[in-house]
Amino acid sequence: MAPVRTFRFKMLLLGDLGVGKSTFIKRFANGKKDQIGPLGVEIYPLEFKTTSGNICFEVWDTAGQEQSGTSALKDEYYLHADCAIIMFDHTSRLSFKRVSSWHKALIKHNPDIPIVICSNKADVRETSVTPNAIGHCLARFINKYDPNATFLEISAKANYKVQLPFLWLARECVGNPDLEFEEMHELVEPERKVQEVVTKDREKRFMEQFVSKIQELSDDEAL
Ligand SMILES: Nc1nc2c(ncn2[C@@H]2O[C@H](COP(=O)(O)OP(=O)(O)O)[C@@H](O)[C@H]2O)c(=O)[nH]1
Ligand SMILES: [Mg+2]
Repeated sequence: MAPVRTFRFKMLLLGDLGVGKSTFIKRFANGKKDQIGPLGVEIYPLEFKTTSGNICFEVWDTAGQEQSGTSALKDEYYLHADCAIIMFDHTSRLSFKRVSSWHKALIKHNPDIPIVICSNKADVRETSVTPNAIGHCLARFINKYDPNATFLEISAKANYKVQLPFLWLARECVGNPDLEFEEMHELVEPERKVQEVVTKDREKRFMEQFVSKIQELSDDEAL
C-alpha cells in the first residue's frame, strides 16, 4: 500500500491578549507536551487525518508578547506561515478593531495565505460588537482586501465550532475544497455551553448585514 502523505503547515494564531488564543489551541492539546520555540512561542503540532492524507498544523502561539502590539512579534514569527487565524473577542470592541492591524502585519510577510477571522467567546450572551459592525467591517475586509479570508464565530470554552477553522484552512492549504476530516480531533471537555438560539440569531443578523454590505460595495463599484 502506498504510504499516506503527510502535509505540514505552519499556522499562526494572532489577536490581542486575552481573546482566547491559548485557550482555543489547548482544547486540542491532548496533554501533548508543548514544544517551546526559539522565539518564546509555543508550537503545538496538531494532526488531522483527512481524505487528502494526513495534515500536521504546527500552530504557533505567542507567550504574551502580543500585549505590546503587532510590532512586538519578531519577523521570524510571521515568516513562512502557510495559514493563520486572527482572533478577536466579541465582548471586547477594541480587540475587534485591532483585527485589521493584525491582518496588516500578517500580510506584510505573507501576502497570499488563507486566513480565518474568529470571533471567540460565543458562549457569552452580551456582546460589544454588533452584527452590523462585524458585517460592515468584514464585508469590506474580506471582500475587498483579502479574498483568502473567511469568518467564523466560535467558543473555545464550549468547543463550539473549534474544528471548523482547521477544516477550512486544510481545504485551502491543500487546494481541495472537498477535503473532509476522516475523524474529528479529540478535544478536552467543554467548560461552557453555547445557547444555540442566541448564536444562531447573531449569525443570522451578521449574515444579513454581511450580504447587504457586500451588495453595497459592489453597487459602489458598478457606479
Ligand atoms: N467565556 C469564555 N471565556 C474564554 C473563552 N476562551 C477564552 N476565555 C477566557 O479568556 C481569557 C483569556 O484567554 P487566553 O487563552 O489566555 O487568551 P490569549 O491571551 O489570547 O491567549 C481567559 O480568562 C480564558 O478563560 C471562551 O470561549 N469563552
Ligand atoms: Mg495566550
